[in-house]
Amino acid sequence: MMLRLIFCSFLFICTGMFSQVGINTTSPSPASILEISSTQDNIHFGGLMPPRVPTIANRNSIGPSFSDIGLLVFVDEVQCLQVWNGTTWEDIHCLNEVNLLGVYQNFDLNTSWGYTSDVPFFDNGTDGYFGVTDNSNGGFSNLTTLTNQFLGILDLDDEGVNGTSGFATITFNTIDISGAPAGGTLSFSYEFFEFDTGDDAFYTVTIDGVPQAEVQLINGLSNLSLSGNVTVPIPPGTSTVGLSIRIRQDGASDFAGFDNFAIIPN
Ligand SMILES: [Ca+2]
Ligand SMILES: [Ca+2]
Ligand SMILES: [Ca+2]
Ligand SMILES: [Ca+2]
Repeated sequence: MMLRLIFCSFLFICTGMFSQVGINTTSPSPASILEISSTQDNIHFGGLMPPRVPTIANRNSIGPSFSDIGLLVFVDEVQCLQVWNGTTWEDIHCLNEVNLLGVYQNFDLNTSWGYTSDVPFFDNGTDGYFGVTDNSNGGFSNLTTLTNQFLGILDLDDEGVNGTSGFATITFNTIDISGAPAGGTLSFSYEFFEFDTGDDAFYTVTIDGVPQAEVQLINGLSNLSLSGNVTVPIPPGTSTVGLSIRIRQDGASDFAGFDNFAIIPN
């Protein structure tokens, strides 16, 4: 009883002993034992964080018994929310796992395919830009084939203020496609405006951990402009698919954009 009172006064607003408990609410649903409200003041909001364990080994050290059916954890190593089914841990959902609808990164509403860049994004206005933008942003209006927001590049070296004079590599998260045994298609679109000597872009698809031959999208030469779509078949039986793009570019009058990245199962 004392413990319960201390517990309640520390964090909780309790309503009645032996009935419902509310966190951030004085009127938990009568149908619940515990209701957690996302807000108390309609200004500050929060979510429910499940217990996170760093690795599979850490998860295994929990050692649940048959009677612990329903125990939940999020495992950082595999990015999966998992439930103990009495015998083994079962995925409820894994991030970076393809489903029948595919994974997408179009920098608009469909952003389930995550990515990172080894060069931090920057915004130096018309003097240099690397990041998500659209063609209302100055000279990016020269890019006409991409849709709404895209990944844009302008003067990637930015005279040393930002960016790099070498290559920036954008790496898309490796996707578990084992749930799509018939394989699928990886695709994306690109557009380059007035690329000169020294402005280049390549991509590499990685199948089951093995990088495939790198493909050059553009070898810049005297204001060369190009746009198009890349479509790469993913063989049946593939377990994982990855994609990286590397690009270098100098000059505030030439532009690059990438958009509509997708892995769609067959
Ligand atoms: Ca887009
Ligand atoms: Ca610049
Ligand atoms: Ca420059
Ligand atoms: Ca250039």
